[in-house]
Amino acid sequence: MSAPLEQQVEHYRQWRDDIVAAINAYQFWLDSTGGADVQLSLRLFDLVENLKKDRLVLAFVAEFSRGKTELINALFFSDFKQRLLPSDVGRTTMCPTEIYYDPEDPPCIRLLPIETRYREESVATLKRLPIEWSKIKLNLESPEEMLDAMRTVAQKKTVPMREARSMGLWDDTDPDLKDMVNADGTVEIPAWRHALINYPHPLLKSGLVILDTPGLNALGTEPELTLSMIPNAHAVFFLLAMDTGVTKSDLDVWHKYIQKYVPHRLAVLNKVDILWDDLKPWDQIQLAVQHQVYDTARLLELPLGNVLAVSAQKALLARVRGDELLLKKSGIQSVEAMLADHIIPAKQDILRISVLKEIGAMVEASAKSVQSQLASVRHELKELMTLTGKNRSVIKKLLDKVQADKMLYEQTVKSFNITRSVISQQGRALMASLDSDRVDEMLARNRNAIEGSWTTSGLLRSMQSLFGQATQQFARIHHHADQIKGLVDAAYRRFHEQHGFELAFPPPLSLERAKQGLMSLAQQTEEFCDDPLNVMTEKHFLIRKFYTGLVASAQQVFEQARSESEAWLRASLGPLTRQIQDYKAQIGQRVDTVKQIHDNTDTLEERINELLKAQARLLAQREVIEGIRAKINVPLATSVKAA
Ligand SMILES: Nc1nc2c(ncn2[C@@H]2O[C@H](COP(=O)(O)OP(=O)(O)OP(=O)(O)O)[C@@H](O)[C@H]2O)c(=O)[nH]1
Ligand SMILES: [Mg+2]
Repeated sequence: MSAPLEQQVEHYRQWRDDIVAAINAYQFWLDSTGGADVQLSLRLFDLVENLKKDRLVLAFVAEFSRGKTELINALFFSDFKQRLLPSDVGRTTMCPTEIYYDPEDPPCIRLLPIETRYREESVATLKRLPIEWSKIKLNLESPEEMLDAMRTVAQKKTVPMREARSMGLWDDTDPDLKDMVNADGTVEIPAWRHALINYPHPLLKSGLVILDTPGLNALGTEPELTLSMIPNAHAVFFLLAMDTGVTKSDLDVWHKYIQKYVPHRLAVLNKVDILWDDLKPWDQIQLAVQHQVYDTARLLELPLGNVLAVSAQKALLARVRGDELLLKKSGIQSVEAMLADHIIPAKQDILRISVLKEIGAMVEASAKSVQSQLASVRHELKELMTLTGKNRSVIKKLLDKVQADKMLYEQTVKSFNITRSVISQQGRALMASLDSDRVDEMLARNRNAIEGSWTTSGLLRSMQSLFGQATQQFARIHHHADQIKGLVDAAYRRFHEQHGFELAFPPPLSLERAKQGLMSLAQQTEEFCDDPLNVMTEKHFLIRKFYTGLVASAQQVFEQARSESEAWLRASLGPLTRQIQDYKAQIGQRVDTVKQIHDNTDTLEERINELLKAQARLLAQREVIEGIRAKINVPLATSVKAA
């Protein structure tokens, strides 16, 4: 592993810890100024917990034997001085394998038996049921035991074809599979459906998760992998082999599962060492490599810079032997540079923006609140300074004015309270349409409709109906949100005109991300249903599995819409409510002060001193808030390469 990559991942972790510290400081500030209620504290707590759990997922996807696992070994596990994950000719990795680090659990491998495919539950659901998984403890002290344990991800088992078929692992129409039937009619299938490896490696400790996938067909047979695990990865490395170039089946995998569905895509043209020939000049070899890189970029419609030629095998060997020259020659450093310079910074910015979305408005409201308290203290100070040496009648005039201001304010607040109850009603209606029970009900209705017609046309109909219902739901939400925004805008205008409030109109609600997620699901369903193999064979089992994956992904989309709407609602009304409360306290205080001075002019100096102290305190508070703002508002300097 190169030092810059390690540094960048560490820098990323450090930055995440800093944000967590900034949020904790903010929470402390809120507590000390009495600005935090229970709900708010809980939200900040959740945010910090989610940040701590944040992961950067890198998926390795390709046809079989392109060298995915070898590249993972070279990139992340060369310190082990061996080939940690099994990589071999033919099909090797038999099930999707996630490698990560969870300090709560001892190092181990968890394996989900393939027979769980008979059941309805998704892998995501089964992940919450530890009892369903076989667990192998990892003995980090013994390389032999480690290798033995790692070999389990390549385990297969022999079963009668009937069993393979009923688990959706056998396709009678696939000519490639025919040769794989044993004389006694049995076939080999993967022993496990999914593997989780908890391994204490520095990069994994910093929040990196690696997803190794099996090549060949397996992608299509576990819809969850293609519907959610791969699209949710932060970056996908798509592997090709120098000797085969971009084959038709490579292109199939690329178009079907990656091209449109993943934000960061990199093609790795592996096995360049095949072209190394001592009898040929190095320049000529490089030219041939460049040629292949160029062709790959063209066929995959990728920028040239996103196709990297490497030799995973030589890179691993070079690292194990400490051979710097071979390491350079292997090209692996270009992959690491891409990770360090582009992929990690891009992920960092995504996280920063999500924190900004969650608490940005709240921090802004706090900043405004401090600012307006400061303005009010300064205003009062000025007012009181002019009273020094004045007689009671002047003070009486001021008292009348302040009392009139207070009354006018109370009237404005009274009429706003009516608006507020309308806003709350609209807000409740908005959230109710995304209530998890309502969503589950909608999905259950949808399931009833498809039940009994597990065909591609049944699936398509059900997806279309789900899509239609969700679109209607989103339109209703936007309608409520527009009404709420109209009311809040009007209230702001009124408080601004009558009481000098700073205008801070809420942005319109945007459910773009949820809509995009839904559209991508619809597109994937259409492609699944258009696939002649799925139509011809009407593999009910596969359709059922696809549907389960679809429902799980739809639930995630609704969950996202719910949390975005919730954050929007809070950000829309929160700052105004806070300003109203602050102003109420300030004006009440002003009336009391002027009254006191009116009754006893000696208190004037005392009050001026109090105000000077309050001013100093508020200036210090402003500094704390500015520190937090700087952390969450400033984008990272490194540019992001889009693929
Ligand atoms: N010459 C050469 N062979 C390589 C290179 N990388 C991988 N291989 C070989 O290619 C074969 C397949 O490698 P794997 O890492 O198992 O490939 P995979 O993509 O993980 O394959 P599956 O797990 O079956 O999907 C192994 O025999 C590797 O030793 C390379 O850079 N050069
Ligand atoms: Mg593999």
